[in-house]
Amino acid sequence: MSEAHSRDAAAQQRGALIADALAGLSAPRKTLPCKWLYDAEGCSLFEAITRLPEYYPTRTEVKILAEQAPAIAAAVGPGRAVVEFGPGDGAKAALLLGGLEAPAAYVPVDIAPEWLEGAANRVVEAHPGLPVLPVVADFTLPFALPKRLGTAPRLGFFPGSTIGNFEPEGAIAFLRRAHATLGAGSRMLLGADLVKGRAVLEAAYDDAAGVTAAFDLNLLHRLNREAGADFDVAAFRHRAIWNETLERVEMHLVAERAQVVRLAGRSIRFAAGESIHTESSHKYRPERLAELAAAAGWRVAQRWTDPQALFSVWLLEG
Ligand code: AVI
Repeated sequence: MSEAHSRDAAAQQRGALIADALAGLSAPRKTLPCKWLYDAEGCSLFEAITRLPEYYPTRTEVKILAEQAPAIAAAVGPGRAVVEFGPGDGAKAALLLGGLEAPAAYVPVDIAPEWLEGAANRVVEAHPGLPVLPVVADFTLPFALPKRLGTAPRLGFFPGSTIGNFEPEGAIAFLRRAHATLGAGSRMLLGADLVKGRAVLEAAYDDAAGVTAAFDLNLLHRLNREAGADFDVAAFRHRAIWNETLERVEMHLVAERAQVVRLAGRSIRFAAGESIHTESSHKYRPERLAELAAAAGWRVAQRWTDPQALFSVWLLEG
């Protein structure tokens, strides 16, 4: 990307952040889209979250992928091109590819070229000789797969229960679009976190070391840095709440006192105790996830869980 090009992209991104912040913070129930949590600082705090003792999803999913590797490989079949939606550091893909029989290629898809590079390098190092074909794209929108994949059958890979950060309609829309992108006869390996007790869930999203609180509050720092806002970040507190009705953990930033914040020439008023809803992380009962998949045109082929039924990995067929 040229320098002028990346300046344009940064300006566009800043415009979108300001527009989303003004819309979300003017709503009767204040909200900010969770995608803005992931700037460079947010990504490195999220990496730290995945290593926390309270945050069971990452280590549980990795254990399932490692222990069930032969069963997963047998169910997936040989010769598939693996298309990963949002590859993070590429560690889970490297693990998966190590177990599969003769994978045809690895295609990491992400909107941020700098993150793609890290994932691609990790897989190249672990699997020399495997074609690695990164695609810079917002995977929540339609995008084209590299022509070089030819007619190789495809396996979509969407680990981490990132599906849970969509609202249910958004999750169906994503799965339907992924199906269209991957094509007929494709498969999808999907990680999905399971419904469990409140204490475990709330601790996973509000750890004792305060890393998740820092991750959430970084959103206000980001608005100060990039949108010229004047949030007094110390006047907000992170809260994680298990919403039993909607079966999701919600992250909120709660104003500790009444205050007025300036953002892009507008004044935003907060009452004491008023919150900004910054993220939802839906948890699933198996029958609910199967319903979502079916609504998007996928059939459930297999499901693997850990012995405590904390997390699940699904193989879908399209
Ligand atoms: C990225 N996503 C699957 C994480 C989750 O568990 O919903 C994001 C996260 N937010 C706080 N902790 C982790």
